[in-house]
Amino acid sequence: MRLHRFRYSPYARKVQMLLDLLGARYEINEVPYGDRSALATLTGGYIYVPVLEDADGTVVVESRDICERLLGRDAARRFCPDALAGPIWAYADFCDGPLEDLLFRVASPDVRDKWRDPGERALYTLVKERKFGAGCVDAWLRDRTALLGRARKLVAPTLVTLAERPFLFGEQPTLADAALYGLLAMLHEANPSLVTDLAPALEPYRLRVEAAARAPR
Ligand SMILES: N[C@@H](CCC(=O)N[C@@H](CS)C(=O)NCC(=O)O)C(=O)O
Repeated sequence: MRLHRFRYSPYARKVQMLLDLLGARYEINEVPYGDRSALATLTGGYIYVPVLEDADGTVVVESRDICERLLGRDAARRFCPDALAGPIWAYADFCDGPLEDLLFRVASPDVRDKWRDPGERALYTLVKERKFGAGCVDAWLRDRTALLGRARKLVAPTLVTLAERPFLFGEQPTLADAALYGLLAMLHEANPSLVTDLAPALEPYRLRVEAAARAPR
């Protein structure tokens, strides 16, 4: 399998974590931000990440569809057991939706500043500004305290749960943890202190999910 990603993409990092938890063998292709020709050729024109090339050659886009496909395999049942499928998918959708909507704004100024290539930095800014308006990335930096405050409200119940058990649905990680991890990986790639700024307990949690993914199965 091959996973095409940007290192800071929460959707790609969610899929990557699910692959790691599954113990899957795969390669990473770090898509060059400013040259997506190979990706467009592979997908027939889709240039978002993640994209998964499955072992049988099938090309799958959209992280939710990729996760559904991976979870459809027998070995993956424990990451979304039937009895919890509703709440686990709902939590993953909460991460991909309202929580991502705040946290990508928190991460974006640092992600922008990390592009070494001026063309890639400008393209990243253009992509954001065409959707959210001129100066949006600078505005998100100015508004970071407020954005983090709103995100903290959304994660507050999650922290209550994680004070009681290691993972969102118990002793073992599930798809829900992969989704939350994807967001924390985005923050960490942007600026490691952002994870702790959001909530100190989320840094040991982030490391716990990574340790679970490394643990022998
Ligand atoms: N709904 C898609 C969203 C994918 C997405 O928005 N990916 C972002 C990176 S996080 C992307 O590729 N953006 C294109 C760009 O920045 O040019 C999914 O879940 O896979």
